[in-house]
Amino acid sequence: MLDKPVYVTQPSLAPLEEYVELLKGVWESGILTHNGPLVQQFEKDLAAKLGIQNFVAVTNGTVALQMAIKALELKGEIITTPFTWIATVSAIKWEGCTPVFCDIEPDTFNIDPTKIEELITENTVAIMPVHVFGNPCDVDAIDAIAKKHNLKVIYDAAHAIGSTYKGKSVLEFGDISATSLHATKLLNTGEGGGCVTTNKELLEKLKRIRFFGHNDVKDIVEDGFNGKMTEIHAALGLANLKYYDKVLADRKKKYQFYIESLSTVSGLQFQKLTHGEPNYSYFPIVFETEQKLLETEKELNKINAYPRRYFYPSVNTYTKILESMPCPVSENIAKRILCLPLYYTLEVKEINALMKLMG
Ligand code: T4K
Repeated sequence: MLDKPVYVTQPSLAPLEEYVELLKGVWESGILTHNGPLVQQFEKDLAAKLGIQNFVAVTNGTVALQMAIKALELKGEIITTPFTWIATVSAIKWEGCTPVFCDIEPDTFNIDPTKIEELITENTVAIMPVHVFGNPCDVDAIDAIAKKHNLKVIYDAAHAIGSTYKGKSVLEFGDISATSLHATKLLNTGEGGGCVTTNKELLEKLKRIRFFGHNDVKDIVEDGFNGKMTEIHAALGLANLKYYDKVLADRKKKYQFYIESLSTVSGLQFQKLTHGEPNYSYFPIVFETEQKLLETEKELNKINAYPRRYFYPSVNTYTKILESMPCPVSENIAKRILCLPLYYTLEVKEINALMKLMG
């Protein structure tokens, strides 16, 4: 029995006193929001850490996706994956577009590029792939299809801060990439997110959209809303960023420890990490049957461990809010996949207890 609950993740948090130190400046200035000095510092420092040109910090990852759709003025069908968190689809629908599901690859769990073109219609305006669990998509294949059919690409990179493709941050691919800084992510600001683009015009447009469509002289020149990040959240991001390299290295070490420990266990499938370097932010395993998954989950709960079924069920099955579009590969994987606990403060003795049970 584990002496404390072991959940699928826990936020990586800097020492409180370091966070409080950053908040002192906020209390002295009284500037809590409106693109304040800490938000600007966080954007600059995070972009430098990831080796990207810019980072537009926003309220959360879902808002980042909505802002990307808005900035590209998309109206029509957006081809996306059914193997994701509901937010990917919520953003598409909230911006008045129609999600069209393209099934996934059974090994990477990412959108299957060989199945995209058959879904393109005269109403298709964009592709929104997800780098599932921080595992980069086949960016070249997706971008080639987009160019051929004159479609925009928005990557849902909610899991992918720290992931690289061809040696550079995966966030700089597509017309815009949107990411999340939620408490459950590798780097967090509690709630938070960001948009990344190498297109200067889009960059300025995203900044205006984030702030009610204001331009620099506070004239309203854009259909905007309130997508701002506060100084309180940016301070947490700055404090946590100091430990980013440690957290990333720790994730990779624990991920590989899981692989070594479970590679002798029959009937388990691991995520195929093909394109680029992932950030090891989640540790998914696929069981031969849903029954086997449920039995294992029950045994793990008995020792106070709480893995999560990401992503179950496959989003295309949410027919209360979506038109039914069968995606057999995604539905099959969704039934048999379980994400084991993986976070900075997870102890080796806790992993060993899980491995002992699963061995
Ligand atoms: N696109 C994709 C592909 C995404 O996965 C997500 C979010 C988004 C877009 C949207 O990004 P945001 O708008 O959320 O920034 C969590 C998160 O709420 C969600 O951000 C995330 N994906 C999704 C995969 O997971 P839940 O319902 O699973 O979270 P919850 O509360 O069950 O937390 C999981 C575990 O984390 C808990 O067992 C304990 C721990 N935890 C959680 C929170 C909130 C903590 O220790 N502290 C905390 O504050 O959704």
